[in-house]
Amino acid sequence: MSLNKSLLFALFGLLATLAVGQAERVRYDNYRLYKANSANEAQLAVLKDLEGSSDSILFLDGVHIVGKDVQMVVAPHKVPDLLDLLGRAEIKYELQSKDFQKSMDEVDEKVAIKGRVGMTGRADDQYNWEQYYELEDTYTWMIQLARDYPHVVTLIEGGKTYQRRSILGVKISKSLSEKPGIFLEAGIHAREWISPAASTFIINQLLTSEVDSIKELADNYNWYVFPHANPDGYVYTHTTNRLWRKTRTPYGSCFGADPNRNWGFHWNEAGASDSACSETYAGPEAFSEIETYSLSQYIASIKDKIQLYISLHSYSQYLLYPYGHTNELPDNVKDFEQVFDAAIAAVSQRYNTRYTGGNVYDAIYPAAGSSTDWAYGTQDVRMTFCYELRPSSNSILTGFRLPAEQIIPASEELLDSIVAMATEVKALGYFDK
Ligand code: 0X9
Ligand code: ZN
Repeated sequence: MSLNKSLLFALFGLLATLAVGQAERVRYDNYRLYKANSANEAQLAVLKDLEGSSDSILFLDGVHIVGKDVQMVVAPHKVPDLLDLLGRAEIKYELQSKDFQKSMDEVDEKVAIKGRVGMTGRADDQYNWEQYYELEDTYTWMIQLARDYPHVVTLIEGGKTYQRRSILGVKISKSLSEKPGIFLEAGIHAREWISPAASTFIINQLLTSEVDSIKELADNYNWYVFPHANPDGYVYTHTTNRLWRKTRTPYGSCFGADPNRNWGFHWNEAGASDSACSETYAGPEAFSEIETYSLSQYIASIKDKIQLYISLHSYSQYLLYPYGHTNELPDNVKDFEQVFDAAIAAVSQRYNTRYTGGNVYDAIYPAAGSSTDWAYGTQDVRMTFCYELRPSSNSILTGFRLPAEQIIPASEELLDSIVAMATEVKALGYFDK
C-alpha cells in the first residue's frame, strides 16, 4: 500500500472513531421492561437500593412510596440477578415488554430533520408544532423572533451549561409599562420532549393569536420563557440516549444530577438520592449544577417582577403545587386549591383530558429541591405550579415519547388551563404585588 493510501486509511479510521464516539445511539435491544410493586418498607428499601446502585436498570419512576408501581428497563445480562433479588425479597413483578427497543420503535415520535428550519424559506419548512426539534433549531427560531418582533421579544440568558451551551429564553413584553410577570420554565428534564414543545407553542400563541383570552394574556403580563432549562441533557437525548433525564456533569463512573432535585430549598431532604448513578441524584450540594445555579441567579435578579411561576414536565397529567420536601401545606394552600380547581377544570374542556394532582408530597411522591419549591420558598413567588403533561400515567410505552401529532392538542389544553390559572391568580390579588 502506498504511503498516501495508508495515510488515507488511517485518517478514515480516525474519522470513523470520532463519528462513532459522538453519534452512536444507545439502543435497548432485548432489554426487558418490568413493573414491580413493593408491599412494605423492607421491599421498598430493596428497590431503592437497586435504583441507586445499578445503571443496568433504568428506573422510569422514582422509588419513594410503598405500593406504587415502578417501571424498570433492564439490561439482558442483569435480568437473572434482578429476578433473583425480587424473588428473594418476595417483591411482586410483571413483565411488560420482552424487547424495550421494539416497543419503543412501535411509537413513531416524528423528529425534525436536522437543518430543515428556515433553509429554503418554504412554508412547510417553517418552525411548527407537528414535530419535535433539536435544540439548535429552537434557538434559531427564538433568535429570529427577536428580529421579527423587536419591540416585543427580547432574548434573555439564564446562564450557561456544563458543556458551555447557552440557556436561552425570551421575554415577551407588549408595552414598557409595569406589568405583572409570569415565568415559564420547560425542559429541565431532558427526555420530557413535550415540555419544550408546549412552551414554544405558548410563545407563538402569545405573539400571534387572535383569540381574546390569549391576547389578554399577552397584553397584560410580561412573560419570561425558557424552553430548555437543561440544554446539554436535551442534546444528549437527540444524539445518544432518548431516555436521558439529568444534566451531563460527570460524577465518577456516572453522569449528571437531577436538575429538579438540585435547588437550594430543603435540598436533598426527601425523595432524592445521594448516588450519582441514580435518576434522582440531588448532586453533591445544592446548586452544584451550573444550569440550576445560573438560572436561579437570573430568577433572583427579577424575582420582584414575577408573581406566577410555571414549570412544565411530563408525564402523568398532574398539576402540582408546593411542597415536595414535606407533607406540610403552604400557608396559602386555600388559594392554591382554588387556582388548581380552575386550572384542571379548564384543561379538560377542549379534549376531555383528565388531570389530577395537589401538593407534590401527597399527590405524587416526596421530591425536595425542585425549582418551583425554591421559587416559592425563597424568592417570595407566591404562586408556583408544576404541570406533568400528556400522556396519562398508564401510557407506559409512550411515556416520555408522546407522538408529535399530540403536541398541538396537549399544548392547546395547557394554554386553556393557563388562561384559567391566570384569571384565578388575578382574582385572588396575587398580581397586585
Ligand atoms: O420528579 C420530578 O421531578 C417530577 N416528575 S417527573 O416525572 N417529570 O420527573 C415531579 C416534580 C414535582 N415537584 C415539584 N415541581 N415541586
Ligand atoms: Zn420531569
